[in-house]
Amino acid sequence: MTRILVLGGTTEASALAKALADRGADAVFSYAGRTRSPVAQPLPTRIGGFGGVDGLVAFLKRESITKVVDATHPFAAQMSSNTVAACHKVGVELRGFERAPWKAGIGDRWTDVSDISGAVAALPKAVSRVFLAIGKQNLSAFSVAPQHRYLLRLVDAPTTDLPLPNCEVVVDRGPFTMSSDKALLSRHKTQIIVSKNAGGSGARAKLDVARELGIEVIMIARPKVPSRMILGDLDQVLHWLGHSADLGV
Ligand code: 3Y8
Ligand code: NAP
Repeated sequence: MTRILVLGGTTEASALAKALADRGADAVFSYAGRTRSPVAQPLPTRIGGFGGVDGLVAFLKRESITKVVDATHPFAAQMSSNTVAACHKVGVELRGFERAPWKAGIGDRWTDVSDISGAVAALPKAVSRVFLAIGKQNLSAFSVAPQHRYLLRLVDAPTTDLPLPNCEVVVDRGPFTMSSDKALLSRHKTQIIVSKNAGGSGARAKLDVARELGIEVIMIARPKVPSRMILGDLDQVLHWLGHSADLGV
């Protein structure tokens, strides 16, 4: 009997949740609880951390989970690392469900950096109009460069002061579109975009607009996570979980 844990928070995780629900699979979906009102999923959903590796081990045992799909964001390195350790301890099968990194194409003006501090260092000294398309958790790193005119895009309206004196906040959750991102970047007169190499389609629009408008992009490489087998598309994941006839029986 296959009982599945889906670690979510991405477009891919939501697509998998729908496919599993349509097939009547015995599965549970998991959010960290980072946002105030996450998109509802068509699977039983738990919200909040597990309590480190030991907490996840206890959850896997208590819930008799037999397969885990880590469909978290490529920058959710701690969750992915904990999942590798916990699945190994309990002897539960694990696959990562992850989109490929974006690659610069013709006309792109990308500067590749290895992490957030590399992105800060790559900014010019001269006052620039910078779209920090990296959410909320890493904003304080940019407080060493307060001179810029920042544009921030957050999932939830901030409840505390932001660490940047000159910043404009847009509250929006993706997936984003070319037309809305083009309007946003044109209005802000963005000169530089700082982006994580998330991959996938949900946050891609800003990069296509950057190419069209000749905007520079500082692209942050993905953090390292312990190796696990990665599946790149939904069909592969569903196949690994057993075709529809095996699900839910
Ligand atoms: C809580 C669940 C779906 C999933 C949608 C994807 C696409 C839209 C693009 C920009 C970049 C950013 C951010 C982003 C994207 C998808 C996907 C994706 C980037 C939600 C969600 C949760 C989160 C957490 C949130 C982080 C933040 C990062 C915003 C829901 C909407 C910037 C990543 O306020 C905070 O603390 C936000 C934290 C982690 C990164 C950060 O450091 O701030 N995602 N995003 C998940 C949980 O609790 O487990 O609220 O509905 C999910 C999505 N965000 O179902 O369609 O697949 O990537 N998310 C980045 O790429 O840099 C926005 O603005 O251009
Ligand atoms: P992270 O730094 O890798 O994880 C920090 C802790 O958050 C984990 O150790 C775990 O707590 C908890 N956690 C993370 N994801 C969880 C999940 N899906 N279910 C239950 N607990 C979870 O994680 P993050 O980068 O903050 O990402 C948090 C969530 O936002 C994930 O769902 C991720 O897919 C989504 N997201 C992140 C980004 C990003 O840029 N980082 C972008 C888009 C979406 P315990 O140790 O207590 O178990």
